[in-house]
Amino acid sequence: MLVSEAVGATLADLGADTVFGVVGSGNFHVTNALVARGARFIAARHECGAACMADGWARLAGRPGIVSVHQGPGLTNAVTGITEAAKSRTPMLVLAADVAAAAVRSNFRIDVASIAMAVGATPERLHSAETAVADVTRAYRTAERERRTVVLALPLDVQAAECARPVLPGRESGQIMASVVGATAIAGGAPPAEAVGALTAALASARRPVFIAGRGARIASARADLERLAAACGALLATSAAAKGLFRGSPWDLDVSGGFASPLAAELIRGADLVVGWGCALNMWTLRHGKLIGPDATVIQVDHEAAALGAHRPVDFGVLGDVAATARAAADALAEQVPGRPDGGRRAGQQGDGQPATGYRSAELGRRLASEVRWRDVPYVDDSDGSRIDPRTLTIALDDLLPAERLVAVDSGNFMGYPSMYLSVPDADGFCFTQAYQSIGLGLASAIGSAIARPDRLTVAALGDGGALMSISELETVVRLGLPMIILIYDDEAYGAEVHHFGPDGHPLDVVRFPPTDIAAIGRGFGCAGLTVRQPGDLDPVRGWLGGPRDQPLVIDAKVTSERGSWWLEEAFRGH
Ligand SMILES: Cc1ncc(C[n+]2csc(CCOP(=O)(O)OP(=O)(O)O)c2C)c(N)n1
Ligand SMILES: [Mg+2]
Repeated sequence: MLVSEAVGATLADLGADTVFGVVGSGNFHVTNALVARGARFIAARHECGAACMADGWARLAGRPGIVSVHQGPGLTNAVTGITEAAKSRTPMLVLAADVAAAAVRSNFRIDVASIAMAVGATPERLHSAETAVADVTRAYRTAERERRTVVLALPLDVQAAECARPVLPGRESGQIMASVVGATAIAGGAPPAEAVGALTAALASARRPVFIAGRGARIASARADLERLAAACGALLATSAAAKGLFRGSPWDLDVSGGFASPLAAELIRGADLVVGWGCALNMWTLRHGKLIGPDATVIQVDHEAAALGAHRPVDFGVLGDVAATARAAADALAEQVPGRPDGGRRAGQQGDGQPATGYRSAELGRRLASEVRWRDVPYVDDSDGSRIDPRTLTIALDDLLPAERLVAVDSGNFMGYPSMYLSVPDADGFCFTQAYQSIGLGLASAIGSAIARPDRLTVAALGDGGALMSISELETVVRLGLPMIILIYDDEAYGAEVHHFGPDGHPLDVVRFPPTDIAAIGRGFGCAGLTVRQPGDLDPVRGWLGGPRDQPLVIDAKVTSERGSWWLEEAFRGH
């Protein structure tokens, strides 16, 4: 058997059933080996698209995304998407064809390992025919177990060599494999009693606690455990943008903390006397450069990785442990505390003065949250003028039109607060936020990967005109796959983020402005349905599209008003 076939067969055995890529001679055989073993191959039109599709897919499928690229330019084209995945700790394996070690004069020669390392990915390599199966198994397991983006170099001479048919260790025995897989979860257990005690004491004495859950809480499926603990101490619930939707439906949900937060959410987080980050980096975006933390607030961080604790800001203390297990242990400890105990423990839900208390959860606040915490309930002056629609008006109208079972994937730019905060999502799997590298142009492809992972949901790719035109070739992929997607473009005919960054200081803006582009016509050219929206009534055909077979993707070119930067962008500039 050739090594290229053995690599495909091994990956298929490990569970790789969906592969994204652009095929050239160097990755042709390995890709076909995967297909021969039953994997679905999704051809992207650009390698960056392939990487972003695999990234979006992995975030929703919860398994390593697989990317297959040609040697040299195939990999360099994919680098921006690989960087986003690496910074997001997306489990992903890039099968990167490479020239033979001896081909020192090859046009395609690049230093694959250096490229991987330079962007925070983990370099791996097929070292020889003899070690190929072990090499690819190690690379896949690193991606899976350590949540790393791994770039596996596949030298052409090694791929073309003969090797023995692969036998995965433990493959014959489901039991062995199950225990190996289970070990990953067991490793992240509850922290020592001392740490749980300190956390519990802080929760028991807090009057206005707020939890901010991040990607780590989402990955740990910690919603129920965090809600139980929050109920026991009267905490309000917020998330980072990456975990948006985690607490959807809770009456104590503040939605996203940080620049995206609504005025009421920001007020309440700022008013907290205790903030606990759960699997959350507590970075400048989530805390508005620290301005969401009150001067006297205690900050605690719970994470299963030691390196995450205190990485972005000082914390009063960090707790090293699995997020869900820690929340369970703290809730159990709180439940055990009864009034009058010699150790001074107080029952959760009671303040030190003996008054019954609900932490932050008063009936009055409950009423305010129900009517004020969503951005769409915040009054605003509608900028629409008949030829351009206010992005808030546009997004609220779509929020009303679209089915609740939706998945929103957002590109980067000034516009991005509108779909992120005015389109509600049913849960954390309803949101794909590829902003770890702050690159524009990744949203369409990550939406495609998300849509493939969650065909039960209506996927909305929310893009700026700049990011859309940067990645427009993947519209062909959407059409070819027949994905029932809406591609919603906030079209201000500009790199709006730059316009609003530099405009107020009087700088010339011609370099970041563009003439009008008929993106709906471009969409139709690719085979999508295309709609231009200048006022709310122009959205009427969306109703018909939703009621139809949805077999033709819908491109909405919304010509949006752009007099001012969005609220979160103004806030971000102030922060700098
Ligand atoms: C790949 C890349 N190039 C350039 C930038 C700098 N940049 C940040 S936002 C932005 C404008 C994006 O324009 P658009 O997609 O139309 O969204 P808008 O800001 O207009 O809402 C640019 C160029 C970037 N973040 N990433
Ligand atoms: Mg724009």
